[in-house]
Amino acid sequence: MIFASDEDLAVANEYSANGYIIRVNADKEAFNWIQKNTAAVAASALKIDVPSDIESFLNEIHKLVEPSALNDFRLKVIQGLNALPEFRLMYFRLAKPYLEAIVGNELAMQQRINLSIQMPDDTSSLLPVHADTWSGDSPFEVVVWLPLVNCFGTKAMYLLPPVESAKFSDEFSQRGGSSSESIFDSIKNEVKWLEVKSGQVLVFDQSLPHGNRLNRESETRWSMNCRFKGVFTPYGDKKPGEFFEPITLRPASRRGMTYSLPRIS
Ligand SMILES: O=C(O)CCC(=O)C(=O)O
Ligand SMILES: [Fe+2]
Repeated sequence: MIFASDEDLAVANEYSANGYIIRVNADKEAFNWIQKNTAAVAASALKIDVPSDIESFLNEIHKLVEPSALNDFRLKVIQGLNALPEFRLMYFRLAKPYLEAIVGNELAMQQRINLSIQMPDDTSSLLPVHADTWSGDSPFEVVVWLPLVNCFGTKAMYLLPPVESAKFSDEFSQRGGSSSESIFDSIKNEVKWLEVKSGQVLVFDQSLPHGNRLNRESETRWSMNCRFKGVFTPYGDKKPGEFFEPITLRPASRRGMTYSLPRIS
């Protein structure tokens, strides 16, 4: 017997085979809210009115922000967004059915959502090849990655698929080398570049090697990332209460967590 709907099973099988899924946002209203508020916070940081074409504004932000000012600008935008009480709920709604199929329905969510802005030919915000687990994340975590603009070519990120990744781990000491560049060199023909369009969401396995390269497209990349895991699955360095927060605990679990046997005096 299979205890899952056809749709959940399709998502689960695809995730297991490829290490990721790309789907249309599960809640269009939530996506519009995030995209609109990002543009509003960005425009306010630049002290300009919000342009009517939000996606072009974001794609062309390199015309308004110098590379040297990019990190301060990025921090201002993500701090402004994280200060909005609805932000995390909107983010969760985008991916809820996919998270339920891949992770479960009692979830812990990262408290602060991250933002990447990668301007054309900018070397300052690159993420060399890594798996989050290499720096202490739990392998039970998944990343929900949300593009605010179309991400393609070198404007996108790459991921090493599960079979290639297992081989890479086995052969790590022989072929890894000591620099990220030589590690990337050894996998560059096997990685998959993940084209994700505005309006879609990517959920990927952060324990598989991934990263990005110099953005050689003519547009700026805007993407967000946030980790989710089953509340009761093992934690790595990122702990509940500090980094993660339970968001969908069910009453039986709440009961179980506070239950104590009758006292025998
Ligand atoms: O956005 C990227 O290019 C990489 C993101 C990443 O490494 C992550 O979310 O764990
Ligand atoms: Fe990562």
